Amino acid sequence: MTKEEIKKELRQRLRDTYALELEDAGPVELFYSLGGLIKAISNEKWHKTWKNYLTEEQKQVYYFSIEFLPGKLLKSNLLNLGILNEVRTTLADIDVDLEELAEVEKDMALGNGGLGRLASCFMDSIASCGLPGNGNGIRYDYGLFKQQFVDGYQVELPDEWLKRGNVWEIRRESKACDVKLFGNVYMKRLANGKLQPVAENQTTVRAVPYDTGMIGYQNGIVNTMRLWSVEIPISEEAKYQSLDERRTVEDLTAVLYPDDSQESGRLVRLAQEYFFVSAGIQSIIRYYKKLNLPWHSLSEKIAIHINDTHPAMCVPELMRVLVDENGLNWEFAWDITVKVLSYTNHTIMAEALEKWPIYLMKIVVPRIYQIIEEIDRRYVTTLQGIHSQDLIQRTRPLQNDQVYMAHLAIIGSHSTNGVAKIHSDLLKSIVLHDFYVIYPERFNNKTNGIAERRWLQLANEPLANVIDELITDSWRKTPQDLKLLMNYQNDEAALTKIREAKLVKKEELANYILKTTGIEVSSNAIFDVQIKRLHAYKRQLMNLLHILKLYFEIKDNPEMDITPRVFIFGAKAAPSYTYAKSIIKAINEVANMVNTDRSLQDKIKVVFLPNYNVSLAEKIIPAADVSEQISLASKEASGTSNMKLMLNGAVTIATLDGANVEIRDAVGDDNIYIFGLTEKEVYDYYEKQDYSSQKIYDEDENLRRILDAFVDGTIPNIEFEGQEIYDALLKFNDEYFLLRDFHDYVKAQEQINQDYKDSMLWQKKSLANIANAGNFSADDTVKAYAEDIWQIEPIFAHTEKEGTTNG
Ligand code: GPU
Repeated sequence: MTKEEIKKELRQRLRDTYALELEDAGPVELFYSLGGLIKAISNEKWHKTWKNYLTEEQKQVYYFSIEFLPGKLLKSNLLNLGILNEVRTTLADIDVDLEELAEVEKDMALGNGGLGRLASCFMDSIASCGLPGNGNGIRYDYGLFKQQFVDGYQVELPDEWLKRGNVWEIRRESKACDVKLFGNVYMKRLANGKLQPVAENQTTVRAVPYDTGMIGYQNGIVNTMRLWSVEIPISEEAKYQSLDERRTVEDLTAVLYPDDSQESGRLVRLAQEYFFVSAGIQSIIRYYKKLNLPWHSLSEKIAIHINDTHPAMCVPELMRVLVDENGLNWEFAWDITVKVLSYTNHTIMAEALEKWPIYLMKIVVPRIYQIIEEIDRRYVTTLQGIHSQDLIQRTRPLQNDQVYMAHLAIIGSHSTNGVAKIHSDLLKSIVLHDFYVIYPERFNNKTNGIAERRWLQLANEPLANVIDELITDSWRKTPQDLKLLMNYQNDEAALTKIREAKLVKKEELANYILKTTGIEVSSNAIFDVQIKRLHAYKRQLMNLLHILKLYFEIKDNPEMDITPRVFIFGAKAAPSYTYAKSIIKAINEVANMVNTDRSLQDKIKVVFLPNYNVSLAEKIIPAADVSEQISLASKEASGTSNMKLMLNGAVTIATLDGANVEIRDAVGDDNIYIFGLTEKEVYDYYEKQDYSSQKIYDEDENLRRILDAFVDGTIPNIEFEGQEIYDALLKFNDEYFLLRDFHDYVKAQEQINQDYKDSMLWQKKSLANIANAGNFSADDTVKAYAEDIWQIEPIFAHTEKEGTTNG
């Protein structure tokens, strides 16, 4: 598109929708008009893509996820359509800053953290690799809460992201499905002797899909992310006499549960899970039936992926649709179901492994529960004589009056994968070992990845431009080409350019920090970043203990030689997670204490930026020097911020946990700071049960002073929270071994303090991280899923070439 064409289109849209001339429009009108223009361009490609899938009858994957976290889409869509530069300069001609328009868009925050963001990186990569794949999820009216700090406490405000409407979505009323919940089901014997389920008193709700185009990177492909919203069916209107009664139905897709790696156990959550599973499965089968193929071909046309256990009811729901609604016999339907489904596990943390009480299942999804009972019964019978009674009992879906959702997902699918090598190995050797004995061929690893388009091309243009200069722009299509940067390891001019690009982003972040918190930070300081959900196992508290250590050292010795450091945090805590909230309060109080103490001479600063989300991540990550990946070994399944930070030249300080292990392997020991217990040592402690945090405390004077600061008034205003933290570390024996790893962590931090002073040494490390981040491209990850698990192929037959590569 030429500049003139873009202007003409915008003019027309502004007139038609707002009765405004281009020159008189504000950012909001311009944003919506530009969004409309983008949609018009992509809709044509969307339609073509869809027609193409249909005529080619290509096998497609449906990625079922209760969370998607796309963030903002304006710039991403422009980049992927190949018109980012044209639009930017056209707007500049009329004195409009594209960045200002982009700020108008609300983050689409229909997820909590890593799991939802991974789903969105996958959507970008699936389209960009030309793979036929679609998302299936929930269109929550309210996304993840907005976080504010009041007196250092987290306060949660509703996220009204739909208030001004969502430009990207298309409501497809004609594709709505009915979903049935509650009621009673009994089996009736038919004349032919067969049993048939009969349902009474069910509640029927309408699932209305809202589709968003997932635009591939300059390849003409547009896939679909389908999010379902609940409505009361017109035929049922009369049943709901009061607003209150209507609300119970409408509540179904009202809010995202704000729990990360923790189950909520609430009835509405169970209903949400069934709602999007049932609507998704029904719409897939409706599509398949249009193809007029025999049932045994279903697995040749359709793959369905279960992203964590939240969509695990795909197993019984697909069985229900095949058996109850389409008359297939159980064995045949089961064979199809297992072939179609696959499952990813994202955690080993027991509290995140979903188990639903049977009584709740019977209430909310009575027919689904019956089918699970039958799956359980047949599972036990089939394995008789092949495996031990004990093993069979331990792996059943039904135990202790609960439905074990992971068991259901593993038994009902042909593939179970973890999200990093160490995590997948732990699944096989410990967490899911019993299943590995039964189904060894089902287990595999797919290390997570990230969409470098968003996390480098869009978020960090200064760095992206330097990389273009050094190695040409082929990395924009092929992230693996970043490896070419390794040729510049000893090139001072190149290293300096990269450092200068970092400085630009640090200055931007420093300005943002000043504007939003009033805290002044210097871009010459080390920007040390920990951004992720607040969880005890992620050990933000250990980071804080280190800050306190430095604080005391500088207080004792004001002339101490230390590279100035800004510790930057971004983290939301689940509203019900009191311990995590206490840590937030403690960090904020320490921040206040440190930042207002003039005697520290700005040697350290602590900044806790509120409302960490995708957009804030895009500001913080490009400015980071140090990436904190310090979870207790074995606990972080993979991590993905670790990959985003390395891609932007941050050097990692890490335990050997999750994907950190593979990052270490990729960059080499010289370009990462590894410390702490290994996963094996952690498990040894569990076995021997001989860990004593009290002992470490008693023997370490410095640590004593740090911990005492939480309860002796040194850190102000944390009477309750300080005691809770102190008790967790001492009285309750420090579940995540912070005190055990602290010493080693401090040593690694001291090394960073030293190394950073030698700017070329540091830049070399930084370069090695950027150069090797191509190993963690989500493009490669989804290609591996496509080949090994989904058996789908890219389609480029009808694509057109467009735009310039750097958009
Ligand atoms: N993860 Br389970 C979440 O973000 N939420 C969850 O409910 C569960 C896992 C994360 C893992 O903690 C993180 O290590 C991983 O990188 C991410 O999923 C994506 O796999």
